[in-house]
Amino acid sequence: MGMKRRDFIKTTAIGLAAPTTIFGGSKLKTNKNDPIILSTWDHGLPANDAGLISLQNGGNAMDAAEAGARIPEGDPKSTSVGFGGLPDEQGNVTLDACVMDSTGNAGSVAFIQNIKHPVSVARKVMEDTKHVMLVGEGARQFAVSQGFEEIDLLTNESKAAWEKWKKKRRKMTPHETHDTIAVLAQDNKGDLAGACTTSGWAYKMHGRVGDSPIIGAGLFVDNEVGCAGGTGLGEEVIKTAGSFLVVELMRQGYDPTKACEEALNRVIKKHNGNPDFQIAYIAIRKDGKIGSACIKWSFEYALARGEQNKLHKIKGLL
Ligand code: SD4
Repeated sequence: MGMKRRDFIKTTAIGLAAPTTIFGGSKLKTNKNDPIILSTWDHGLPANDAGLISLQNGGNAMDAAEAGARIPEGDPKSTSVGFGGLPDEQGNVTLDACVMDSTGNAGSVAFIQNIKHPVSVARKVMEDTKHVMLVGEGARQFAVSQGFEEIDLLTNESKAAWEKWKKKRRKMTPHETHDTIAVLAQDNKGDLAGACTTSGWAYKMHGRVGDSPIIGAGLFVDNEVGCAGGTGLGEEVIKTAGSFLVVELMRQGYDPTKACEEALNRVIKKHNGNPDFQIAYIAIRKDGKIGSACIKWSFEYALARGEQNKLHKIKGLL
């Protein structure tokens, strides 16, 4: 039963071998080239544009990531983020978001209602409170105290979709209504930051919180090594500390795509090699190399580097 001590040493040794072979154990070089913005799904394109404008106006990586994440949050057509996001099973739109900056500081809101831009509330939590995470009614009250406007996040379209769903209460999986946005940014100083925001799993249980506001799950930034963000079945991302794992694997010397793949392999293994859900990761390493991987089907990420902002499609590991 369990892992024998010898196997454990073998695994550990492989884990430790990577940094010396790939980076010679030295600190990663900082990207001295164009800034990078990397976002999940196709709404990453307009998000990246907003991030680039923020950088052009003198913003840093955190400003760019936040500016990017605000785009789908404010777009009623984006049905899994912010305003217009699909509600929980009771018809409440409850939002999750977090940010993490180059100093390792982090802020998060979960299960927040009636506020259009949870990512900006998360940033306020990070910058203006002693805390990392505020949830539910407390998060809403904090947002209002900071001047955030209260609005009804349920649009006619999302209400109609929920009412239709309610008739049969079909079991949903997050990949059916995907499009959580994680935005990773590296500014021209080479500093890294990230933001992640979502309305989560459509028609979820009231009170359910996913990976997106959990630091280390939906997002992680370590300015020495790299940053990573995730989308897909949040429960499984949380259980494997997904984004933290991707960054730690990059620290051990894994290439960004290989790090994303290895983090997904942990999930795949736990589901007997054949999970019936999607998870995708994106990552930027400190030297400017980017990576991505997804479990199955396909996944799109938007990459802006210099003047170019393009959508890239990748195939699943399975
Ligand atoms: C969640 N990770 O709440 C989010 C959902 C998602 O693509 O990413 N869907 O579990």
